[in-house]
Amino acid sequence: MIYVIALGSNRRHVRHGNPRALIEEALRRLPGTLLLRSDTICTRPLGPSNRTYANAAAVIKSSLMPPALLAGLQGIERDLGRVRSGQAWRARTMDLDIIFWSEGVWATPPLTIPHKEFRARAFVLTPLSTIVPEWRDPGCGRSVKQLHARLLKPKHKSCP
Ligand code: A4P
Ligand code: MG
Repeated sequence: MIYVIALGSNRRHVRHGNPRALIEEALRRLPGTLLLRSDTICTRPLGPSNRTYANAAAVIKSSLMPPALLAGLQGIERDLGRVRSGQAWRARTMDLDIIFWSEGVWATPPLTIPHKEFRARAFVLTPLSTIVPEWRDPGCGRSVKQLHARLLKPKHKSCP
């Protein structure tokens, strides 16, 4: 199976260093063969944390089914110093989200693929559009390139 993973970090780790270095470390640890990766970009935080994020995306080949892959990704988050406090969106050393997989939709709690929020997030769609621009969202049929263009399009108010 092929998976598309989004990576995000906005907190340094005492041993692994700054968010950019943490992204490199997470890419080395992804459970599968790394097929493609984006550059790492700096993004303004969405939500309550005020620290700048480093974000990137990757494509891997893995024989794991989605729940096993999620468990593997959460193990990497833990090993890279992620502390889960129950508080959503707090600063974190590593966040690994599954955006797509080659088999389409997965919707068995607690895991949803495609990731529920990715269509509204430039920090996911910008790196994705550099590595899988033609990948189609199985929900709406639009490509990553189209979703990215829609998100960046200035929103005009309609005239009264
Ligand atoms: N879960 C369900 N679907 C998925 C999926 N496709 N991939 C469940 C991964 N996990 C999925 O996520 C909470 C639960 O979602 C998981 O236990 C899993 O069962 P989490 O990673 O534990 O917690 P979280 O990251 O705090 O919540 P969430 O909703 O994933 O937050 P987001 O959506 O990842 O947002 N601003 C910038 N600029 N860049 C960022 O990367 N990230 C966030 C976090 C906020 N602001 C940001 C960024
Ligand atoms: Mg997450």
